[in-house]
Formats: sequence, C-alpha cells, structure tokens
Amino acid sequence: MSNPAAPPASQLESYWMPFTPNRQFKSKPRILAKAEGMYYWTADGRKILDGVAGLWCVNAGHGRREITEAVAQQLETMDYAPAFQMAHPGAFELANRLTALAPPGLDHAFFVNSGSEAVDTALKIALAYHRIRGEGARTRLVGRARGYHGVGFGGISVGGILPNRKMWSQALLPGVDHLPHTHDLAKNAFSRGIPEHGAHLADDLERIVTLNDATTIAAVIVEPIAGSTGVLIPPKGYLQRLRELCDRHGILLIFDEVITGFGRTGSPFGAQEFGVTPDIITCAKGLTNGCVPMGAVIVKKGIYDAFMQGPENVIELFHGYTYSAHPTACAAGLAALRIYEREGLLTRAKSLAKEWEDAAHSLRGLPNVIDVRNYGLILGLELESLPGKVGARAFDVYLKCFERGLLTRQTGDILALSPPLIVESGQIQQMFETLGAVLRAA
Ligand code: PXG
Ligand code: PLP
Repeated sequence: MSNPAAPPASQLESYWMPFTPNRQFKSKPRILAKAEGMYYWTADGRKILDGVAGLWCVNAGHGRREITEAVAQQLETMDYAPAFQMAHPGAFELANRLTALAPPGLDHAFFVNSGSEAVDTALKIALAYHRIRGEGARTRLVGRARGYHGVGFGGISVGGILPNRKMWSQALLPGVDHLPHTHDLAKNAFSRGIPEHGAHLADDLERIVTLNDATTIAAVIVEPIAGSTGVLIPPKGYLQRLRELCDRHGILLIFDEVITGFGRTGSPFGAQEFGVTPDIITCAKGLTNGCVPMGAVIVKKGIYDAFMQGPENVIELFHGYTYSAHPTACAAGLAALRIYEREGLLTRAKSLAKEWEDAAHSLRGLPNVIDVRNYGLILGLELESLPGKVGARAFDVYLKCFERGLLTRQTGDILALSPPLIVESGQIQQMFETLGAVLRAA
C-alpha cells in the first residue's frame, strides 16, 4: 500500500493534540503513516521499529489481517446495534472469551470504549455495590501517588499525577486518599524484575483506615505495574499485602490493568502474574490489539450478583455508553484474542523476559543512567534530570531514538519500552543498541 503523505504545514492547526505540546510538535511534526508487524513508516518513508506497541496496545503487532477482515465483515453484516435493551452475538462471545482469560471468579464483563471509561465505570460499580448491600457509608476511594487511571473525573481523582489533576482541583471527587508510591531508587535501583524493598508501603492503607474508619472506604485502585508514570514495578509482597488489608476491612481491590493486561507481564493479566486476585479488573488497549477503541471492567460474580436482586423489570445499573460492546470493537476483540491464544502471545513475554532483562541492564553505567528496571516485556530507563529542566534529557533521547528509527515513550526523565509481544531477538538487540548509542553520544 502506498505511503500516505504528511499534511502540509498549513493544515496542522485545527487538530488540538492530546497530551502533546502542540506548538512544539507543529513546528516539527512527527507523522506516522503506515504500520506493519513490528514497524511504522513515517510519512517521509523512514522505517521505525515500534518499541512501545503504539501506546502499549498493539500487542500482536501491526496490520493483523485477521482483525482487519473480522472488522470489515462485521461492518458489512451489521454496523451498529443499540447497546441498551438490545444486544448482538459478538458481545456475549467476547464477554465469555475475556472472562475465561481472567483469574477464576472474575466472570462478568461490562464493556466501555477506553481505559478512562473502564476506570470511571469500575469506581461507580464499587460505590453502587456497597450501597445496594446496605453499606452506603463506604464512599471513600483510595488511589496511589503517581498512579495513572485515565482522564475522567473519577480517574484523575484517584490518580496521582499532579499536572493531570491541578487544573481541576476544585472538581475532583471528594473523599479520596492516596497511598504512597513505591518508587525508591535509594534501595531498589537497577532491580531485575520485582524490587526487594517496599512491601511495607501497602501498610499505609492501615493509616487511612484508622483515620477514616474502614466502614467509609469503598475501594482501593492500583496498577499492578504503574506504567504511565514511568514503570514502577510492585515490590516483593506489596500487592499481597494490599489484598490482605482490603480483605480484612471489606474494601474492594481494583487492579487497573489497562497496560498490564493481555500478556505484557508474561501472563494474561498482572493479577495472575503476581498471584493476587483483585475484585475488579479494568482493561482496554490490548483488548482489540489497539485496532478499535474498547475497554472492559471485569468483576467477581459476587459483585454482579449483588446487583441482580431488585425487581426484574428494573435496570440494575444506570450506566452505559452508546458504544458499549460496539459490534466492530467486539469483532476486533474476538479476532485479537484468537491471535493471542493461537500464537501464545499472552505468555510469550515470560519466555523473552530474561533476554529482555539482560539486554536492558547492558545500559547500566552509560552516561546519566540512574536506573534500569524491567518486568516481562517492559523497560523503565531513568536518567538524571538536567538541573531545572525535568524531562529535557529524556525528551532529547526520545527524539534521537526516533531519528535513528526507534519509537520509545518518554515521561519526565524516564523512557519506557513495551514492544509488541511478537518481538524477535534481533529487534530486542536493535532497540537496546539504539538506546545505548544515543545515550553514549549524549
Ligand atoms: N489506566 C491505566 C493504568 C492506563 O495506563 C488508562 C487507564 C486510560 O486509558 P485510555 O484508553 O483512556 O487512554 C491508561 C492509559 C504512556 C501512556 O505513555 C499510557 C496510557 C495512555 C497513554 C500513554 O505510558 N495509559
Ligand atoms: N451527550 C449527549 C447529548 C448524549 O445524547 C449522549 C448519549 O446519548 C452522550 C453525551 C453520551 O455519549 P456516549 O454514550 O457515546 O458516551
């Protein structure tokens, strides 16, 4: 297929870009025009190795024909079906397939269109769940510093990234507490896999319980591995501890698996990888291999059942989206899950993890590298910040990698890699060689 041309400079103004410095970008745009397998091509024809699976979502690699065909066929058969009071076959099939991948007991799925919607939906379900069971005083939510839970009002309230919150500080949900984050370079720098130190940070939940009383707390939401904030891997025993404390106090535990879902860690979900079963999982991104926007909230049977109590002709949950379980998204999701299963992609990260780890830690000792951390097919590379210019150094590395044909992701002075799970050894070597060369030249 031909390579679509870049828009001329005069045509860049109308598009208000998300999470992007618009003026800087538009003065020197980076336009991707085509994708196949592990690669993108820029509008000017350069081939770029995709080190981040788009934005942590294209887990089976780009341009999977099976998904394209499933989507095309669905659009021809039926483009849209009303989501309320009506359904189509694909929605049930995808719910069955998806819950079969989830940890035992998480067996009902509510469909949404993004990770942000998944998070807001999960928080609403948690609050309503307690209320219908007569524990309506459980209205408080607990998030974590540096957590990212999308950009809805619920998500930014429990999220812990300051710039995502501060413009809207007057409009955040009331009654939200934050656990401390688990990032501790003094103790855990250059950890391979799970860091040793920090399980005790989960005990801060006891402080929050003591302060507010357990009977006021509805849910705790954390990412098993915090992605967006710069790859924070849970310390040994930390998630287990959170689970114990939530159980002790009747608090729901929500794992936001928008990034850790669909094989990123080496198991279908982080929950299985880390051996901790939450009450609710939120997911999105890899659910459709990034092809069609879709997310899901997967809940334990007991949560669904709690809603199925009142008169049978009354809506149990006053919540849903025009595009919940959109037929096209369901078709893409079913095709993506088939590919993941057939190609063993949901556990492939485990077999590549050692090679990935060794390649990653070859960056140790290069100029300005203050941490290398890894899990599954995830890398976090932290650089010493330039005085007074947080983020400038990593952005420079990001740009230079792009110039040398590697797409990475930058947040603050941290670079992340999270390639499609089809990545081959040679491509892993190429990623770290490129990063190494750029760091050495800095
Ligand atoms: N929760 C988590 C844990 C996420 O990682 C969302 C919710 C929101 O999903 P949507 O689909 O509404 O964007 C996310 C999204 C990055 C990056 O650079 C991460 C995300 C999105 C964009 C960039 O790390 N995560
Ligand atoms: N705003 C208006 C005026 C609407 O009618 C609707 C849905 O019908 C929405 C917002 C919500 O849109 P969605 O269901 O796509 O989230």
